[in-house]
Amino acid sequence: MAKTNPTFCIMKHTISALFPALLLAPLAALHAAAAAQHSQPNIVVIMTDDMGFSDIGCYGGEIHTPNIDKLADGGLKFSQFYNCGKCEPSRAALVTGQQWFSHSPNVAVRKDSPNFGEVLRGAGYRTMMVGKWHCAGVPFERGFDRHFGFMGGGTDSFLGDDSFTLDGKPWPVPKKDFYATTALTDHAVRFLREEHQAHSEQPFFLYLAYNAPHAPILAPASEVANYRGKYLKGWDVIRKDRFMKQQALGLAGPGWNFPERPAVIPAWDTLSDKAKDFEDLRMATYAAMVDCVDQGVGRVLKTLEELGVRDNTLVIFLNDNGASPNDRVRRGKFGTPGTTWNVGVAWAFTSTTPLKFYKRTQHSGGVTTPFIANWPAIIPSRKEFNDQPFQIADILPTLMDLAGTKYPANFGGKEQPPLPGRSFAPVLTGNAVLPARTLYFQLFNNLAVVDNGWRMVTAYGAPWQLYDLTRDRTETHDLAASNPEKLQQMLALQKAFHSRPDVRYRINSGEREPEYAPIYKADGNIGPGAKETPADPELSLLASKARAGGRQLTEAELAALRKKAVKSAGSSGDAPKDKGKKKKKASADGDPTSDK
Ligand SMILES: [Ca+2]
Repeated sequence: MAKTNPTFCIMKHTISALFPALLLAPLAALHAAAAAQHSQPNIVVIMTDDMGFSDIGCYGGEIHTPNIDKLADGGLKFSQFYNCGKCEPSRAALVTGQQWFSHSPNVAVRKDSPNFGEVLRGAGYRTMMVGKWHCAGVPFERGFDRHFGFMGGGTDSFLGDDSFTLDGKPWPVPKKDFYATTALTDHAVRFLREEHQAHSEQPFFLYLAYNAPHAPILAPASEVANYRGKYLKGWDVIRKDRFMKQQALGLAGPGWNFPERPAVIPAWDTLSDKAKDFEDLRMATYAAMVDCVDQGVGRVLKTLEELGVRDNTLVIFLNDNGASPNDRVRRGKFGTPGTTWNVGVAWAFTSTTPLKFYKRTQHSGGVTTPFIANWPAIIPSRKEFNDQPFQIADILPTLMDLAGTKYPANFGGKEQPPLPGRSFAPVLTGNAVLPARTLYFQLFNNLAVVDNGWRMVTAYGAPWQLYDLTRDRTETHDLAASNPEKLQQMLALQKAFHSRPDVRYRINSGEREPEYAPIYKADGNIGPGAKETPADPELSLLASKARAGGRQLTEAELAALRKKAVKSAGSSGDAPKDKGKKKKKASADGDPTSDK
């Protein structure tokens, strides 16, 4: 098995020369020499869509993910790696290295800066993209030598859509025997083999963005059968099982508190047998979707081994945003092609274990992703989780470091601002501890600041919450009222951030706010008449606050909203009418207010 790409003509950088931070880190220096022995690594970035923090086995889940777990066991895994809480800002940060709040809300529509395919191709890489793009432009026309996938924010796993293309040409989705996860894996494997045969002298970069487990929740019956019945123990037990496993794995250490189930997600034991059976089916189907991704990861890894390139290939695995609690649109019979079912807020809460809230929020459950980096030639197997905070925008600077290239100062005739992220390559190559920094998060009026072990966060622009991450990593005890001094320090950081010229999006600036009030529907009824209750009083009142005009509410108003939310918990109401009768054409409109 070859340990390096033996020759490459374009770049001659050695890795150690690129890491001045290594000089600061004795441990890192030990590995610098090893890194210097290797030329540019091959790079594979695998991303899932809407998967919760605790679903995969190595982060606490009971879902069978041996291949992803093997990546984690053989490499480095992070406990505080942040995405951006939603598809488009996360993908924009990954693909372009830019944060959306420094540009336009439609940051995914970026035509004026290079994507990571263009950057790495410029460094001598053969580049491949497979899966969900959801950004501006067409990958095959910009940055990627090979491309297979769809362009919009999601696709039906059984039916696909009319945006699928293969190397720039329309790819009609087969009428039979199509499953999106399998098709994406098939093409990733095919590209790896073809590119290795034709261009073995060049390093390669593969970006594999799975659609799963994004809604609609769909999986082959044979895969669902492996999980059917396993979730009858219910979300209360599954959550506790996951948390205990996280403790055993060393992921949930001191300071990781176990939040109680929101009162309006019913205790599992109170469900009817019919409801339990339905909820078992939907979580079994979701689990099967994740399982199929893992099987795909296994096939990609096996291919790398068969091609003799595994040792010098960096494989990164992550997810784009927290579990999705959306459950408003239900159409058709669950599990069949053309339907629109979600996994539901109760299972989303379980997927998020033990973090707070879900997709779209900037609370920990919305923005924390499993993050695994495996590079056999360089990264030794590390049992412990790395707890340093990083963001998706740090990935492109890291890949550029490893590829021995720099961000172009000009692109398309336009001067480019420096990337906001920071390379964590020294962490990968030498387990370095990088200097502390402040991290900022924003998706409209959902914001957070992380600084020196503290986390200040708001949803919908409601009063800030303050958490001491060293004692309360899971955001269970709000200290905003009891520690006003620290709150003021954090507010000063946030205000300075929002006055920076490169931060274009202001708080409450009138941009559309995604209203977001997760609900739990008590049974499998479809459409008008189905029962629903607010799933989470805290989020529900924050959503009510958003409807009130986006201003900061007074404590009295908040108390009234809280009272109203608790009172309405358990009451029933009409489900939203099905507005999705026409199949929405997939598009790359980059609208962060959509549910993709
Ligand atoms: Ca997503």
